[in-house]
Amino acid sequence: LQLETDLRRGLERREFQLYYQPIVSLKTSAITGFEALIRWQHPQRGLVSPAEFIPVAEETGLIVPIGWWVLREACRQLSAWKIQFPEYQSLVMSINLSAKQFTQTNLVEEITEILRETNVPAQSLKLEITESVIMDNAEIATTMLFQLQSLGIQLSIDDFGTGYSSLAYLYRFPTHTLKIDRSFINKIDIDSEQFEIVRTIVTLAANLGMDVVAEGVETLKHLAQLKALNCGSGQGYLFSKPVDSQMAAKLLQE
Ligand code: G
Ligand code: G
Ligand code: MN
Ligand code: NA
Repeated sequence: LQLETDLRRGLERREFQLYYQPIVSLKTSAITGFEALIRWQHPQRGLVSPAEFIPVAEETGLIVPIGWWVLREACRQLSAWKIQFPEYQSLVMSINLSAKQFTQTNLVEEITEILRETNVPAQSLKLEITESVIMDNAEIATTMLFQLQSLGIQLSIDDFGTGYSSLAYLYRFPTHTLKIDRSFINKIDIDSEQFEIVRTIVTLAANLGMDVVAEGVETLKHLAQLKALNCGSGQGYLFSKPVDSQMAAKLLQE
């Protein structure tokens, strides 16, 4: 309950901040986008992890206003970077959407308004949702995902491979990118079963014309295996941990 009060106040007092983690092309090593990840600087408790407060925000419904703030702030930042770095016109911003947000009936209108306000083309926005969010809301998901797609917004399946779901949604719903959960990457260089699972996901994505991002790329050995499998993109501590906007701009400059 205290956390709920604090979350509400935190939103008013602008205690939230976005960090950004680069998503890198494994072919060219270039940064092709960022995943926005929320951080909370609590006045007494210091930095509170989203793993701790996102579940509370979900339960209390506060994830809705927090989520709108995340979308607006991430789009505002992307727009600023495109002006600052004209060579990065195709930079894409990925944003996590939780179940509560995904089932907001005004999601499409609100996103349309945010894109207009921040002057971000729909093609530059990617929404990350987990398999379970789609499967638990299959009916809403169908309408919503097709509406988002018709705007030109891209959709990523986050933590792919960890949910209880049917592969049928891959052809029933318009999805552009599979993000392979980091639990499949962490031993890819020493565990042949992990290697085979990742190989299969990369092939599945290619056969369906989808992009693929390996999450949790931490070592050069991980990278070498992923390149051998022709995995398109990667994200992880090897490239950069999530960083604040100033540090992210430095990464773009390099
Ligand atoms: O950044 P970190 O690894 O600490 O994030 C922990 C969890 O919080 C991850 O599962 C991530 O998806 C989630 N998360 C981070 N930022 C956001 C956000 O803006 N919205 C939602 N819904 N989840 C987020
Ligand atoms: O659930 P989601 O994939 O949205 O969450 C991303 C989370 O993964 C963030 O909390 C981020 O800090 C974390 N993360 C990003 N890169 C790595 C990595 O290379 N290794 C590990 N262990 N965690 C990572
Ligand atoms: Mn994510
Ligand atoms: Na993930």
